[in-house]
Amino acid sequence: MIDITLTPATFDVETVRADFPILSRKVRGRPLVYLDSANTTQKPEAVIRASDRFYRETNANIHRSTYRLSEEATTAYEGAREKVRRFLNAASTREVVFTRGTTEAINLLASSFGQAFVKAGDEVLITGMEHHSNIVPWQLLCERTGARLRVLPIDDRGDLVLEELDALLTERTRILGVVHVSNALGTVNPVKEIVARAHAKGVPVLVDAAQSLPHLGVDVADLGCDFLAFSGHKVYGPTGIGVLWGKEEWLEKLPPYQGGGDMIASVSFEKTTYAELPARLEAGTGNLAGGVALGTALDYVTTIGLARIAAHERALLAHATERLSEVPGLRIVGTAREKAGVVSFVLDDVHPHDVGTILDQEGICIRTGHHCAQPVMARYDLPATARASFGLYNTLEEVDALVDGLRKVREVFGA
Ligand code: C6P
Repeated sequence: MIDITLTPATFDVETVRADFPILSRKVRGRPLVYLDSANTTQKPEAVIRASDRFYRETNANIHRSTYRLSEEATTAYEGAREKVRRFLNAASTREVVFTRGTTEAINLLASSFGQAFVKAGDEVLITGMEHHSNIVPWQLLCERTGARLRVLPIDDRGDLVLEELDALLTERTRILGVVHVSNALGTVNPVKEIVARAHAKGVPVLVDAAQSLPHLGVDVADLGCDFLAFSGHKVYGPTGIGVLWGKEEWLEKLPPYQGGGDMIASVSFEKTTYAELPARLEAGTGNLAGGVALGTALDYVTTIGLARIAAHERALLAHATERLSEVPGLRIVGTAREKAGVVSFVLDDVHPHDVGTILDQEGICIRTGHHCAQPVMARYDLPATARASFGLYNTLEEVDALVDGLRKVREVFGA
């Protein structure tokens, strides 16, 4: 049963906003202006209700029991897996592995893929604009195995230096990890082209879709990638649930990540055999209500329409880029050829944390800091930036409120 409260023919942001209970609250006596959706998105009523209803009406452990309630819980959770499959345009639900989020998905892959395919002298290629969760798991793997981490650089605007890609894809490269949309710069990377070039050298590709899937959508068949990771909480779903998608022929070759319940076929002290995919890669009880509510979140986004969402967020980005450029002393960090709804900036020599603190007095939420992408900050010789990021519920007026808030920041600092 899907609880969709909205089926608009056209995109009406006020109708969308009415679906998000939190957006009607005040912060510090002012209307909440939430510009931190790259960090986590707010949740629509339908998602909140799906989680609530699971616990009220369906809660039981899945796959393990013969009674009716457990069957219903299993059907709901596996139904959510099918929704993920459809959303990604994947071939089979066997390819959809539930995890806690993008971070766990990449750790799973680095661990299992690494165990099967990476040894001393091999290379793992990533890019200079990865989030820490697509750096550190590979670094750990390299430390364990004696493999080498190599990095495709970024240019001054925030585009990948693709001219260097072919040279970095060597006969030693075992896998390439690339972020689809940078959380720190907003860059949309040409993932399809990157995948084609990696495949030409026989290298499989992991796409970190944490920031792209909620805003642009992803089609794994079209992208041609081998693995893809995303987080439920960035696509208007709950925290603690995410997905590693992988082509079945690859997942079949991966050893289990963790051992425990539900991932086995048989266990004895002499020998354990493993369950079929995807259970083999999902040890223990997962986030059942989270999975079900993630399915509802994907329904919600699909009902509104990814094309409409992307168009709305493009308009927000264009407006923000124009209006922020008018603020004296403000410099946007990340001016790539193609961007999604993220604007990083620095303002005079005011520390970004001070910018964030003063904006908070106005009820405006932005993220400040290194955005878990310290190598990106290092690339531009910055300790931190301020970052506004957009979701489907943001308005042009909220962008204007940000600009007014930034003028206040300048006043406070005597500019
Ligand atoms: N970025 C941000 O404010 P988790 O924490 O597992 O849900 O997602 C990790 C992650 C992986 N890749 C990218 C591109 C991301 O942006 C993130 C999370 C948040 O930018 C929190 S650091």
